[in-house]
Order: sequence, then structure tokens, then C-alpha cells
Amino acid sequence: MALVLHSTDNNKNASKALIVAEYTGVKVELAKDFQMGVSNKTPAFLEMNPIGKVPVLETPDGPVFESNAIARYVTKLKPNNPLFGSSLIEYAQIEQWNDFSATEVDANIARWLYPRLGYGVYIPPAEEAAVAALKRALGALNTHLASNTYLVGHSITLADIIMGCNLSVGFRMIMTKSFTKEFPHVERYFWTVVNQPNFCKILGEVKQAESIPALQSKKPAQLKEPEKPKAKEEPKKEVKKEEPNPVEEEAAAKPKAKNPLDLLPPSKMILDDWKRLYSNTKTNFREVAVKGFWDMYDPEGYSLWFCDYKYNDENTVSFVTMNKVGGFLQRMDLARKYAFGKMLIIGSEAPFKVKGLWLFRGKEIPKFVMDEVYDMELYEWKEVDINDEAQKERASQMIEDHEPFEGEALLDAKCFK
Ligand SMILES: N[C@@H](CCC(=O)N[C@@H](CS)C(=O)NCC(=O)O)C(=O)O
Repeated sequence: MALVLHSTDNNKNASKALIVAEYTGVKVELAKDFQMGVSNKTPAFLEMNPIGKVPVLETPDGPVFESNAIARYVTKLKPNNPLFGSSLIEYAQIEQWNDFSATEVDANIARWLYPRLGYGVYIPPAEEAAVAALKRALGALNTHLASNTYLVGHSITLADIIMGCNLSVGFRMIMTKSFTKEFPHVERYFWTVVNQPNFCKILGEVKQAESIPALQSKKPAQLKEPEKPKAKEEPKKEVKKEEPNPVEEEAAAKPKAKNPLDLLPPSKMILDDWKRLYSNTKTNFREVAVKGFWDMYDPEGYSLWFCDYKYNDENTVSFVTMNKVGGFLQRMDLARKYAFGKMLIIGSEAPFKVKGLWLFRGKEIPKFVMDEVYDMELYEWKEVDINDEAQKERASQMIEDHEPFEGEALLDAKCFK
């Protein structure tokens, strides 16, 4: 008699047990008419799995939930199943890869993919961390697979079934070729595994994602301040007359200190005029905006700087690099009255280079920017020598997003104004 597996049929977690069943020669069937969001909410389902998630396997001795546990159970239905290897150490290594697969691969694919699909809050630094952790895991897997066809031994084991199913979501949904090409042994392994006849029967044809899913909402989640309790709910404190605190009193009395840049001698260059010219010039950019910039530029009241990202080797994922630069510009918000910047993301393939041009009020990079924007120290800063025509031309090209820039295509150009 067939064991019943409660799940939709395109669920990679359910596929684990179904593929094991194919290798093991046991019958596992999907529950008829299973409807996600309906069937798994019924009291009968919750009795089998109190968290209400799929898959759940009904066995003659009771239900089992958690897809890896189900896959192990189905494997054990056949004594000495080679899917568990042929020795104690192979068994241990299979379980080692199963845990690695769940915690290092599956979890990081989910942390990257689900917020993009709208199942969870999209937070750019969290995505960056998920991609970095996934790359670390795939790097380790790639190293292992450089000299191993399968994860353990010389044939498919449970470890490959669990890893193959977990990777299939990544390959199908978000891990494009430009992402996976860094891990050629993982690529070879994955396509070998999912093209095995027993995998094909369950997974069907697997096609690699051609693009990363667009965000459901363009706006990243803002971390909310915890709500203050309403005034009437506040416990009434006994009001004690306290001695005045001289430091607090002084702070309250003093008007907010002026930014030292406001105390500089006036400049003939009006930053807002330049920003307006930049924004309003739609044609003849070189003749109008770039020329206008040099006509306005006042080296007595402003300084101009090139910046060059110190860790370009790490810019291996295009949108992560763009998010990183976007975050830098957001953090520069505090300098809006005193700065203008252009940031170029350069190259048609990874690793991308990040270079920029910044105009600051004053003859130095403002101290409050250095102190408060942590990104500043991730860049090398070099003052532009405007008497050097080559440097001046380079600055002009940055202002106008000139392409090619230093012989390369631009992936993106961002402006701080
Ligand atoms: N660790 C569990 C994950 C189960 C899981 O997340 N199932 C999802 C579908 S893939 C689900 O049932 N979601 C419904 C819900 O969260 O209510 C396993 O491997 O079985």
C-alpha cells in the first residue's frame, strides 16, 4: 500500500521523499486534491503537524513532518539502502551534508529569495549578508566537488537528493548563470544530479533562472522605532523636584552649533545653481552642464575629490554592488547642503569597479562626513588637480557618465545632489 504524502506536487521539500521513493522502490503518493492554504489548515492536518506546514507523510505508525526526516524514513524502509552509503563513516558524511544543505544552502537561498518574492521584509543589508553566506557555502561545496562526482562515495545518496532539491529552487528562481559560473563544479554536479532519470520523473525539466526576481516593492523596509506607549497608559511617576543638571541645562539653553562650513567666507559658486543646471540639462550635456560646472567651480570655496573603492574584488554581484553604493549615498544625506557626487559602477561583468567624483564645500573633505559616514574609509580619496588637464577630463567624464569610462562599459551611474 502506498504511503500518503500531504503536499502540493511542485514542492521541493516533498520532492525529496518522492525521489527517495523512486530509488528505493517504495510507493509514496501525493494526497489527492491537496490545496495549499486550505488542506493544511484543517484540524486533521494540524493534528499531524501542529505548525501546519507541508510536507507531512502518513505512515502506518503515525505521521512524520519535516521533509528531511520524511526522506530518511522512506530511505530506511529498505534495509541497507545504498542511499545511506555503505559504511558508518559514509552514513555520517551523508548526514553531515544534509545538515550543511539545510543550514548553509537552503536557508541562505530562502533569505535571499523570499523577501524578493514578497514573503518577508526586504532589507538590503540582510540580502547582502544572505548572498555572501550563500557564496561562502557554494564555495565550500565547489571545493569538495572539484574532486568528487557526488557528495559521498561514487553514486547518488540521500545527501545528493536533499542537496539537489534544495539547489533546484535556487537555480530555478534566483541563481542566474552569472551567479553560478563562479562555482563550476557545483554547476556540473547540479546538472548531473537533476538529469538522473529518478530526479527527472519528479522534478521535470529544470531551467536556470535568467534574471533575479524584481522586488515586489522598490522601497526597502525601514526599521521602525518602537512605538511609544500612549501618554494615558504611562504609569504616573511621583514627581520629585530634582536639582537642575547643569550640563543638560546648558545644552538646552544653547542654540544648535552651526556647521563650521556655514562659517566659511562666501563663495562665488552656489551649489544649488550647479545642482539645478545638472538636473535641467537634457541635451548637449558636455557643452552646457560640464562647461557650466567648470565656469562655476570655485577652488577657493570648494574642493573636488576622486574616490576609488578599496575592495573592488568583493563586488561580484551586480545588484549587491549597486545597493552598496545606494546605501552610501543615503548615508551622505547629512551633507546634502555641502556636497555633490557622482558614483560610477564600472564593468560589464564582475568584479565591478566603483569610482566616484565628489565636490565638497571647503578645501578639505568635511570632518563631520569623515566621522559619520562609515563608507568614506572604504574608498581611497585623492584631490583632483584641476591644473592637470587629464584629471580635469576624467572629472568631466564622471559628471557626464561618459561611456566607455576608462575603456569599460558602465553598469550604473548614481548622482548625489
Ligand atoms: N523545514 C520544513 C519546511 C516546511 C515549509 O516551510 N513548508 C512550506 C512550504 S515549502 C509551508 O508549508 N508553508 C506554509 C506555511 O508557512 O503556513 C521542511 O523541510 O519540511
